[in-house]
Amino acid sequence: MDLRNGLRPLGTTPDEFQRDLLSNLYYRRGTTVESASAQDAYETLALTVRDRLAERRARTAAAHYESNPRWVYYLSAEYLLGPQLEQNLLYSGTTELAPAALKTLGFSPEEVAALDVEPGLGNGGLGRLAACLLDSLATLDIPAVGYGIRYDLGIFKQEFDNGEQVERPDDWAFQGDPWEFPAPDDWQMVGFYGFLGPEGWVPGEVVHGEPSHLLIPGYGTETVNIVRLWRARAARASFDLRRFSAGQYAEAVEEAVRAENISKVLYPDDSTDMGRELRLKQQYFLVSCSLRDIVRRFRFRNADWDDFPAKTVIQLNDTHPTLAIPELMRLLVDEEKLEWEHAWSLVRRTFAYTCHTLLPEALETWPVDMLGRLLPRHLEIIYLINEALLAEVRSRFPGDLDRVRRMSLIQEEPQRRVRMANLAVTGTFAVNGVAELHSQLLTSTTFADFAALWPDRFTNVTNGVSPRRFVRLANPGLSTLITSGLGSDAWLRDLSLLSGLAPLADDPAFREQWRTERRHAKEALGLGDPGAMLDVMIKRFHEYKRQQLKLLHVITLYHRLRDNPERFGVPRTVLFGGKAAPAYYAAKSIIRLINAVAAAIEADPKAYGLLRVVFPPNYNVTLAEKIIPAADLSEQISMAGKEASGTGNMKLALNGALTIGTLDGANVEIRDRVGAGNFFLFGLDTPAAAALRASDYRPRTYYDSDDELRAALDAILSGAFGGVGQEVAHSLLDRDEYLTLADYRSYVDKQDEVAAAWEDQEHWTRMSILNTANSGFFSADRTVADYLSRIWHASPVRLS
Ligand code: Z15
Repeated sequence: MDLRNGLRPLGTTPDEFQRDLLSNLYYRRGTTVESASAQDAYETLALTVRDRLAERRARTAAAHYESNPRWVYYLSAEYLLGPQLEQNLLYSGTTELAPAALKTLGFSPEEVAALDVEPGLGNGGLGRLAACLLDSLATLDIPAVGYGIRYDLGIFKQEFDNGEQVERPDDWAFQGDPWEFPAPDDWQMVGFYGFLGPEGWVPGEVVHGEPSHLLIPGYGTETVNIVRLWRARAARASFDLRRFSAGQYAEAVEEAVRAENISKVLYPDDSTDMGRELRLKQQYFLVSCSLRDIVRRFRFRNADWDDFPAKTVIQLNDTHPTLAIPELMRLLVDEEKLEWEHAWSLVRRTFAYTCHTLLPEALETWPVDMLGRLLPRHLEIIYLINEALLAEVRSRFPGDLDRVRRMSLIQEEPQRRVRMANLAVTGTFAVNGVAELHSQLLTSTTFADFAALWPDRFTNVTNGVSPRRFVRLANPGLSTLITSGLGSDAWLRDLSLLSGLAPLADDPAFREQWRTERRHAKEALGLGDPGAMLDVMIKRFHEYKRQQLKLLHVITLYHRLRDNPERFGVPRTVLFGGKAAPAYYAAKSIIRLINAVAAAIEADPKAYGLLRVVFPPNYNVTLAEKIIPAADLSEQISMAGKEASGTGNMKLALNGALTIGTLDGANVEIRDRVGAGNFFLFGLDTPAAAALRASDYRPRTYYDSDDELRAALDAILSGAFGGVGQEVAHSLLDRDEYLTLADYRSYVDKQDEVAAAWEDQEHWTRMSILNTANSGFFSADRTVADYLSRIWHASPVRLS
């Protein structure tokens, strides 16, 4: 193995690793063994590990340059990468070397790992999916770059004050980020505002985008890709010395502050549009910097624009980066002087779009006024694209004015707004949903008109998760058992091999080992009685996900243990985890009520040893990796037709939790694979739910006719839980938009079946093993393989 420029590869022996660690401590950290703090030890270890990946990165870049391949570019406003240290130790083969080397500095691995702060640059599923796809792209040796924003403040830290969610800033890089490589030379300039003059757009404000990157190593291969994150800086030395000297300190730095605000904070609002100009500015900032970077990279090895689509596919992760479509048109037409039709044909062959929602309110739109003020040329381009689109619609469907109105990129009423999803569908060659059911619903509802016009554009790519992070790293004990059961660890790169565990479900000795590993994971989580069923609901708080349904079940169990012990069932610990958007008051009320119910149950000696509700604050990737291996029951109970896919459902099933769920999102596919007998199905399906919603739905009829449901709601209304949460009960009784009361009885009865199944631990373990054995499909490696064959058509480039 030889590196360019005569550099020798870094050593792989314990001595070499330790020597490099000391060298980094002295020369890069600038300190000594005697005075090293834990933070010094952490950062030095990070550098030592990073160096080993950087070496592979250099060789990857050289191989990519050599082969001038087709590139996959992933544009996403969010990445939830999770903690980096353990993953990078594993992927660089240094997991065993680190503890001994750290010892010479006088620190334990645990102490040092605790300092590894996860970059929380995302909200939930969409951001974590982006991270899993990058992991799989590198593992499959696909030349790829992820583009995003380097927010100073990531997703807020959640604390509870008297049971209420309070948000604290997540200053994740306060101590610096040892994993990050700044690349200041590759800065880009981004314009905003201004006017359209005779020479074209004259921006009124210009900011710099400064990139840095994190390494994205593949597992079991040499490839190391990158994710490139942009940070906004003032365009030039914008410090006003005259004002400063006059004592106007704030005014002196005003311009710089305004520029840098663009990458200040991740919007913590999952799935609904904040409607804020700064968010639109963020979106354009990401898009503009990234496209110029993509063009710069294209030009290394290519000269002819006609080759651009063959060398480039740009995947839009939801509509947040959709301005990339008019931005590339602007670059090609205004700057590169291509003809409009020529440019449009290149654009249309370059972009693809993933939709992640079914909620109408989550489809982004921007006020025409705001967009036109911030980006006047882009609005003009959007109008031109719209003209051509509507001409095509009129010629295909003559006289169908309503269809024209529906498909227009511009919504007219009640306010003129640009429909970003329509623009994304119009400017791309492929549009995908994220689970079979979701993709079907997209073409039959959300995008039905577009599917009628361009049926071939629509496809499905079911989500997946990284087996490295969510099985191997999260659950080392079970991973070792899986490897011994299968006789090899090849499953980590080919998760379909898990099917080889199926015969072992009938082996009592293996079942015993399986239970032992799962018990260890529960003990490590440390939430009390490891014999109790751990029933988990971990996800963002949203009414459609129905944490309130789970809570009604908890209250019902509590009532039973007081009044009706023979119906209680089995000891359970119910665990909730998740954040609510700070301005989503209904979701925050549910959080507060859960904490109040938890406190009431905790204070009641009758519940001791039978029922416990725990709600650890600040659910994030770090916490997910601890909870998932310990979970027995996975709650996937959204109203059917609302959850696009879900990915927590996959992580839990892969680790041997059984699912109780509706026929929603990827639950459908999980059930198909693990088998109906190993999945607890309940509730209305999508057509039944839609029909009930469309009819004269009256939640009170369920309240009137079901004693246990009435008792649960009455308890809330009567103030039994510290007088908290009445508004939750009122909202359910008066409106119940997500049919919680309609599904309550089916859910509670199914939970009784769950409890009965739990009593037969041999049978439960069998089902658990079969869940893992049959969930190999849900690897993000398979997801990337599907994107490759259906959309991206890119080939691996392996390092020799
Ligand atoms: C988000 O996390 C998801 C959808 C959105 O529209 C936004 Cl803005 C954020 C989630 C879906 O709710 C979830 O069902 C899906 O599994 C995930 O994206 C990844 O596709």
